[in-house]
Amino acid sequence: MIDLYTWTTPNGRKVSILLEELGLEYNTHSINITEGEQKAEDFLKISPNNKIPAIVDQDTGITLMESGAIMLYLAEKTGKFMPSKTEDKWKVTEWLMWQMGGLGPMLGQVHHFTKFNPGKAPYAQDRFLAEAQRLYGVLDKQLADQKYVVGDEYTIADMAIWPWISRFEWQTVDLNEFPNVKRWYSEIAARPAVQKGYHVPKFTQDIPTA
Ligand SMILES: N[C@@H](CCC(=O)N[C@@H](CS)C(=O)NCC(=O)O)C(=O)O
Repeated sequence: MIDLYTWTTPNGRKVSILLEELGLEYNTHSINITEGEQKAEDFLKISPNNKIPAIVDQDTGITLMESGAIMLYLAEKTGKFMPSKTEDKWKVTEWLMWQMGGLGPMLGQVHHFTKFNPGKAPYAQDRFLAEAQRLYGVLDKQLADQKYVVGDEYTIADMAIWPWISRFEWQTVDLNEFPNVKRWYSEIAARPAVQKGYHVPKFTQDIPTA
């Protein structure tokens, strides 16, 4: 049994979507980051960086923070959503790192400067919007001649990237300008596990349609 500590954000949804795809049993603990619950002493023991998501695997006693590490752990534990072929496995790792080090942090800045504080820091707003456009372009090219981010297999790389793209409206991105991303996004949005995992720990809105 897995204990999942999460909130309704892209990083949280990555893990709940993966748990749903895996069909693993899990208990959800809601950590309301808008109320500062991520700063509680008890949560700090599980997530030393005070951020969601985090898990405790009751089968092994392992606790983990950092969504990318959690996804790698669950993929290894179950032998699913990570290709066995060496090259493909490293390509999935590469795109997972691209999400963790680039797409997520950059789009997170877009949310702050464009969605929540528009007009307050024009330089930052322009910089992160331009970077968002560039990253969408990189993803669009990657998806031009293959079904998923790495070949024709749906993997943890897709599950890591998708929840960030699901905030395309916050990022003022027109998905029609990125037709391969649009096709990939809509296809993944239709998966029953994604539809379930998106609404963990609670319903906020329907999955945006492209
Ligand atoms: N690199 C971390 C980032 C986690 C993260 O930024 N979590 C946000 C929500 S998406 C959070 O907990 N924010 C609360 C805070 O910063 O106080 C991961 O991928 O798990």
